Amino acid sequence: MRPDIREVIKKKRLWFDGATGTVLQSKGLGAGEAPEQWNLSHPDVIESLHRSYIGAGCNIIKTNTFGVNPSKYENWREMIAAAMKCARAARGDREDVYIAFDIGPTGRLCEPLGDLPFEEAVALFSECAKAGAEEGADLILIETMNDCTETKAAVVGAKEACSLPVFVTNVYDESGRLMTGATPAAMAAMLEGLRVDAIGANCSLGPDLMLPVIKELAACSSVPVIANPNAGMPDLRDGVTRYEMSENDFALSLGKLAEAGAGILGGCCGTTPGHISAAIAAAKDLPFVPATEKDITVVSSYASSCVIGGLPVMIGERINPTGKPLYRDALRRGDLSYAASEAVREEEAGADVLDINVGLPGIDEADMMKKTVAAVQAVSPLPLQIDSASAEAVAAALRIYSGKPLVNSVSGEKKKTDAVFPLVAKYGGVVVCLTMDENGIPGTAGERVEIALKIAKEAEKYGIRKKDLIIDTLTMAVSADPDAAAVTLDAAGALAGMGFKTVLGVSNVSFGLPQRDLVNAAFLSAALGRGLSAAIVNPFSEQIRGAFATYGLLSGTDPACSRYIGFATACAGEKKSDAAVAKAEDPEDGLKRAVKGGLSGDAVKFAGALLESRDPLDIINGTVIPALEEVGAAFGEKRAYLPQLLMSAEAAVAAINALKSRIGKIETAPGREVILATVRGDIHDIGKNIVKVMFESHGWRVYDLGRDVPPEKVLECVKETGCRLVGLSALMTTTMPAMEETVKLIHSRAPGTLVMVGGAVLTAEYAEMIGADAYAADASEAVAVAEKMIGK
Ligand code: B1M
Repeated sequence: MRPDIREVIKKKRLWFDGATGTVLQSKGLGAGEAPEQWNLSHPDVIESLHRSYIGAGCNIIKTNTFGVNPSKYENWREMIAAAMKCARAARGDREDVYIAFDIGPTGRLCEPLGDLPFEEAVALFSECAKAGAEEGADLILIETMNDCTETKAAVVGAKEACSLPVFVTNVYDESGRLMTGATPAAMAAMLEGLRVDAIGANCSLGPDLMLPVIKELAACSSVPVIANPNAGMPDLRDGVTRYEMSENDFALSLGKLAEAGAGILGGCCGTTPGHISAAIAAAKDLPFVPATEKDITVVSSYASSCVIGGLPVMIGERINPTGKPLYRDALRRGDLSYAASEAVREEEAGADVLDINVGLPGIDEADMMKKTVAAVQAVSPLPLQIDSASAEAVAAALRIYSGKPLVNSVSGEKKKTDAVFPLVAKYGGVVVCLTMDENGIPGTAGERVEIALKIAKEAEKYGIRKKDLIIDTLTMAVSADPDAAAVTLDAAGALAGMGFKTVLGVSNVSFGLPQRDLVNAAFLSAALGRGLSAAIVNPFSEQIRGAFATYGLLSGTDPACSRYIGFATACAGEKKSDAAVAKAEDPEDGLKRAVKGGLSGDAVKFAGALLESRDPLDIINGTVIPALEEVGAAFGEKRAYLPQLLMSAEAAVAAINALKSRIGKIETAPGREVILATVRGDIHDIGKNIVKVMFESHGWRVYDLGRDVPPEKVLECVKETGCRLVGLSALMTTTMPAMEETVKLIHSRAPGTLVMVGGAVLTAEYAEMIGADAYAADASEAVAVAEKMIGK
């Protein structure tokens, strides 16, 4: 009987095998041929590759199933069976070798960044994992994932399909983040919440550049860490990608990864049995570093993590319909832009986590909670607090949430813990525990502490540890009971002393009193003094932000006083809360903020408001495009990530579409026609679409071929329409060669056709170099140049 790998990895270092694809290329796999096809066509080669890795000393072999899934291959099940057969045959009856059923990404991005619905992704991964388990795999390896949401879909799918151990490795870039922005700490938080058995990194960088990622994972992960790097950085030469790290250098670097805390090691692209056996030999005498339980309370989003227990955490309370008629109306209309916009504003005001509450009589809370969480996480990288009394709503949100959220809440009532704890055990989360039970809210601090302990004991039954609980000792109105604040603070203080994390909703303390912010801020300061870890507050209140800032100053947690000075300077410069509101109402700033924040609803609203005083093209050129460019610059400097870029582009397109209808059109004149296309490989079409609007508004007929258009398709259109002017757009250095190819093809195959080019990366010199007939720097110039070209 093979020992349970979950136990083995706690005690000793294990070795994964190395690359499959690059080794198969050296054995004749053709360019463009999928390695997984060889399970059926060359099973002997696949089996022998597994055997060489086992011979090199590996304990875990990965099946040749990285690219197999039902959306890519009709015979996916047959391929999986064949791959598993090769692995089983190679492994034989070795008790110390495990078969990892390998699952790679789908190649599509999950909604809202791409077109793959989350549940469709879960189903794809689930089918694969089920097949792998049925064919005898010992564990599931989900690898090379570069997006947090798709990683979650894969884990949920695998866990719903079988009970095998699940290991996950992600691809981090040189900035130490996933393509869609997640840090190692954020991934560790989510994956541990999902009860994955080992986590780590693979592919992308060589072992040396992977070192900081492994160090970070080892520092925050309670489960073993995996490192499966490439054999160095990929080097593209003569159209072939090479990995040139020697076996020796690779072995030395893997030793460093083992010392940094990776307990499971192996290789990815470019590695061979030789690399792995050299690494195993080199690490033989290095002490094994076991994973240790980390006592960190942490929540996360698709991009970032937030530790609870260091500096006090500010949970923004604004996305809650209580007392907010505008939000109530928006919820009734199913309008998600209110919540999205409020999320961006709360983030700007300094919130660390955002509370999401949609509780309103008469609405489908589960559906609305799911939609609101999706809308907010599309525009804000902050972790969320899912706040609902309905377990159904909590379940719906937890399933699609990309990260490890706060879950608000359970109480000492058995029916509450029975409903919510199983959800948290499945999806992960830090649970807010209210110190009340079937008998109501106790009047003494001691009784509230008792309830907290009872809840913690119940949580243990579900494997939910103390670090994943945060206790709310319940804020009551001092106007109704003069002892209310003291009882709450005493209970919170006592629990903090016992090592619990604590949270309070602050505003209730001042209910019924004038100048509520004064009372709230004083209460918050007192609670922070008792060790409060987090508070649910209004981040737009200057007094509240002041209480956070001054607490840091007075408690010694803001040693250089920088947090306080930052806050005080901002206050001196402007009355922040009032100014924030005023700013949002200025349509120029509002439109910029909306485009930068990815708020399509607001972008359309403010673009419409600006139309009263400005020309639509001026709004596009003077406000929409500069805002988009700011996000582009932040993306280039790694201050923003793909999700922000995408959402921002969507908001810009929404504004442009709204403005487009107001740009007057005139009748199409004969001879004025142009074919427009963004070149092959390039999906940037915002600029090309503006050029189209400009042409149409000047009486031109436009044949719009869209984006990512192959040269042959442009030629075909020239031939079909007889149109003698082509306009090409390209936005990336990597797609400029496709533009040159298109120009050459048109000139050689449709002589007499003129080609004009444009796009941010182009210059007049480059246009001349690739043989284009004309270049235009912007959309207005494009029309002027075209008119000159046709002699009008
Ligand atoms: Co991407 N992107 N993007 N992107 N994106 C850039 C271009 C980038 C510079 C960002 C950066 O790193 N700072 C960078 C390219 C780096 C480079 O090669 N030098 C980049 C990258 C790397 C990428 C991805 C690879 C990111 C990734 O996935 N890791 C990926 C590429 C996918 C692909 O194409 N295969 C990608 C994806 C995306 C989004 C999908 C998120 C989105 C595009 C959405 C869409 O277009 N539907 C997007 C966006 C929005 C941008 C930025 C922020 C803005 C581009 C834009 O629309 N500008 C951009 C950064 C930037 O430019 N600051 C960036 C506004 C637009 C009006 O300007 O297109 O230049 P532009 O058009 C102007 C003029 O150039 C001219 O008129 C227009 C109006 O005045 N013009 C012509 C344009 N075409 C013309 C044709 C003419 C004449 C004039 O004659 C025919």
